[in-house]
Amino acid sequence: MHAWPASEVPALPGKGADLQIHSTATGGRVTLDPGPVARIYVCGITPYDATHIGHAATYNAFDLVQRVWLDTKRQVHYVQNVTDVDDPLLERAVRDGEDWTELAERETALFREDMTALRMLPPKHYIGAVEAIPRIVPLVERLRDCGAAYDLDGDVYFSVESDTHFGEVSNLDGEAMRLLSAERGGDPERPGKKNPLDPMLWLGAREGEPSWDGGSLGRGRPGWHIECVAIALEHLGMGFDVQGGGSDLAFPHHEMGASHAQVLTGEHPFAQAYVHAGMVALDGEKMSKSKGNLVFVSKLRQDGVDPAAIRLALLAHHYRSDWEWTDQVLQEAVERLGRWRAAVSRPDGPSADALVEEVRQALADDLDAPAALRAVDRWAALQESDGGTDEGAPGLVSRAADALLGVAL
Ligand code: 5CA
Ligand code: ZN
Repeated sequence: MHAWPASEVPALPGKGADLQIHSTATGGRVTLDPGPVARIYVCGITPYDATHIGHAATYNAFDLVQRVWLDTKRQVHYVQNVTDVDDPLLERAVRDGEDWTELAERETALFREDMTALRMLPPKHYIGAVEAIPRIVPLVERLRDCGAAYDLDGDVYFSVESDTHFGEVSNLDGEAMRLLSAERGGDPERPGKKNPLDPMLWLGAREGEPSWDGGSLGRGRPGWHIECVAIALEHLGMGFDVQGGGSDLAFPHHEMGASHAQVLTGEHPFAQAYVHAGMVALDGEKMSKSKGNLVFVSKLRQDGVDPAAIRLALLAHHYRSDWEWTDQVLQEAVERLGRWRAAVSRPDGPSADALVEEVRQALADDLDAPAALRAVDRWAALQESDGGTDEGAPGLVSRAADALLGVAL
């Protein structure tokens, strides 16, 4: 699948600090040491509705990870999937009397446009679940051959007990895992499973649903977790730096994915850090396609909201916090954008060298974007009150906002 065009990332003088980031697996900071090519996998959308602010907030967090790495003069190898066949997508297509492939293509195209408008850097490999099926099938066969997977009435399940590290990503107790499994696509109540938590690897063909040749597995379609594992292992390999997504993916998705990969390769860990963004709410409830309480990025753009203001609204919240989208959040971002643009439009200003370092430090410190915004606010306030004589400063601030925050001034 093609991704979207990359916006240019201006080079800044000097070099950024190494990223320290909170990993759900350790419950604390991890100082990443990626080497010259940093590797990141970020779970992509299930394209049955348009990109909402919650999605955008999560992708914003991982865009910052890449910007910090690029500023340390590393290359970034970024992979993202599109879950272009799954229950919710098929259900929506049936509800709306639409062909499921058309629905997926349309919403994926809109996602690309939104990501481009928000200046999110594109993945190097953007891979759909459907196109990954030929990679997924042999992995499921291998899991079954080594006794880590079993058949149940034409479906194939992964046995969580086959991974000695199972549970180390999300660190939840059994009861919490059961509840979340039921809530998030699992089927803990299904009779015949070895462990209620065991997730589906391959779903045997159902009447009226799309299916593919699964070799010895029979016709069917892939389970959700193995999709991301197949794509990540093919394009990144084991032990990559960051596995990213929203906090609702920690369990079961990232827990199960890590277990699949660890059993398949005999290596540990799947990722050095499991990084999870907080949930954005609207009217007191998590924004979600299934609930329908959504603010779409495309709708805001249509209404004439500057994408840079949307981006600033996202950046004003720490990526790990849960927060609420309101008109006021957007209004404050629009005002901030106005102040910043006025400040960089002057021919000279207060020196900005220290500001660039502050922004770098803030982002390297577990992506503290709100602190980075406050640093730019202080420079803009100084520009407004006292001005300055540094002719390079407004240009440097503008380039830093673009390179480090993805905000075009
Ligand atoms: N296709 C799978 C991942 S393989 C999936 O979860 N798709 S999704 O469309 O439901 O979500 C895409 C990303 O947005 C996920 O990382 C998810 O955690 C995140 N996300 C969904 N809703 C919100 C929200 N309200 N706030 C923040 N992030 C969200
Ligand atoms: Zn995923």
